[in-house]
Amino acid sequence: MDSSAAAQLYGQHCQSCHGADRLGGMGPALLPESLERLKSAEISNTIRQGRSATQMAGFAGQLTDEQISQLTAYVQSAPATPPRWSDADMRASHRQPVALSSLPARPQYTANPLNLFVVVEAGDHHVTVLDGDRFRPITRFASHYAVHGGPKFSPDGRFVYFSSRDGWVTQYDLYSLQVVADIRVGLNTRNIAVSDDGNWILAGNTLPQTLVLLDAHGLAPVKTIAVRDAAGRPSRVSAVYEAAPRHSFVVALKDVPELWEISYDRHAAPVYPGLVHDYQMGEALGQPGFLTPRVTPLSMVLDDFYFDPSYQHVLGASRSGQAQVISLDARSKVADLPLDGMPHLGSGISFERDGHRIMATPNLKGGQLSFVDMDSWQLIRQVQLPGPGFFLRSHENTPYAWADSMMSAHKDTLSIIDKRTLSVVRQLVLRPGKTTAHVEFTRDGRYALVSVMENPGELIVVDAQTLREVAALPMAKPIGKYNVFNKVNRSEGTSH
Ligand code: DHE
Repeated sequence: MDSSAAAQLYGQHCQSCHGADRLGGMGPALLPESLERLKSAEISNTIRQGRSATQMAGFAGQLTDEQISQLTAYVQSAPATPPRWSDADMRASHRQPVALSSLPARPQYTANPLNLFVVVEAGDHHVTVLDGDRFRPITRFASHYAVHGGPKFSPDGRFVYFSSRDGWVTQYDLYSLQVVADIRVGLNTRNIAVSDDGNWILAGNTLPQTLVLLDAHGLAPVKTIAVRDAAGRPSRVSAVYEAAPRHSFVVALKDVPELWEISYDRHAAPVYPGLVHDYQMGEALGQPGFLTPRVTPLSMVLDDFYFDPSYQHVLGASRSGQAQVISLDARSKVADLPLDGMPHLGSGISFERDGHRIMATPNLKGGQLSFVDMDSWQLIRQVQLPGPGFFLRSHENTPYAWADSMMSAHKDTLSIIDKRTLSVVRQLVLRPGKTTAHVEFTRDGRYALVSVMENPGELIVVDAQTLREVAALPMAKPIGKYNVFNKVNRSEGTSH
């Protein structure tokens, strides 16, 4: 069967839900960028069997094995006409079903709104809002397909913002428990950041290669910035971060060796020529630095970052495992970091030890935890875990940090590390054989909430001192959970 026959099959069976141009509709986008995390066999299986608890039906009875593999190859290949997502498309997608002025002044439930957990369930693309005192769900609602990364909160913790891999950004009111605004900022999005004044959302896209600035109060689009280097080469965005003490966003780029900082301080110093690309000049010259990217050239692409508490220094890692410290004020490298393998700085945490601030980061290749002194930028200890993992978590009120080994044969094992001795004091297997990862603490640090990332999976509540299980809630592959208080107060043990 040739590709036009596959296109015909697509038109007949898939287009009504996934869109004529494969950009998505009721179902997710079916573009190579959207599907790159899935193996061909997984895509074929989904076409064959459908996806439970979704509208995606199985086609085993209607399509032959050969037709299913042709369709699989078709959706994994780039469309003949490159997909486009213009500002007009974005504006047309904007929905604001509820007026912000009509929202209630207080939460419509009795739970403490600052000790809520927002749990992203990837198994059936839902979100649960959980009472963090009683460990009971308050509500559960359908999200967009493949919400990824950390939802971000308004500074008062009232609103939570989600981004999906398919480019949707959603504003949800945690008082009245409803979606208040929604917009598709791109076809493939990495993540979002919320400004510390609560006024702006910055979204970083890989398709198209843009940054999109939104008004945080209702998600109206404000500005789209094409991501290109001085020579005009486009770059995908790797991640956007919020540097609260600097009142700026920091942008990591995937394809060009540059680091961008975008100030949302209306009194920001002007961005001088040389720190801004020609194509941004028109907007920048003679203007204050407000909302204009300032460029730091790098010696290599660094696309995974961690910040010191003042946000003056950025620790950056390349995909080949090299790591550096960049000064955001000097706009240059100030140190090399002795971290080999593949440090996953984005999952790092920091804590005080003997009068020094220590940063700890997992390593995706070797499965170690590396501890770096943030005063001297020296590696002070490496601790071997049973295997590589993704996440590392702690809290100010616990002496322990929790690491997983989810990318190894020991995917069920959590390692408990004493932050005072920098050694593993206990290994915890809550559900033998099941992928167990991603920990978030209650606001007081008393309990750790742990994901069993399976479908069906569980959210397990563990006493952070005795390490005993105290509750378990059934969930559909809960990939991440986020405590409102810890997030808005920037707990040193969690992601921001
Ligand atoms: Fe993530 C956060 C990138 C695969 C679960 N992940 C992030 C962030 C980035 C990122 C840049 C930070 C977002 C933020 O805080 O706003 N993730 C990537 C990748 O590049 C990678 C390796 C490949 C990809 O396809 O994008 C990847 N991530 C995964 C997964 O396979 C995970 C385990 C499950 C999934 O997506 O279905 C996964 N990523 C997560 C989670 C967070 C995250 C749970 C939020 C961590 C937090 O606590 O803040």
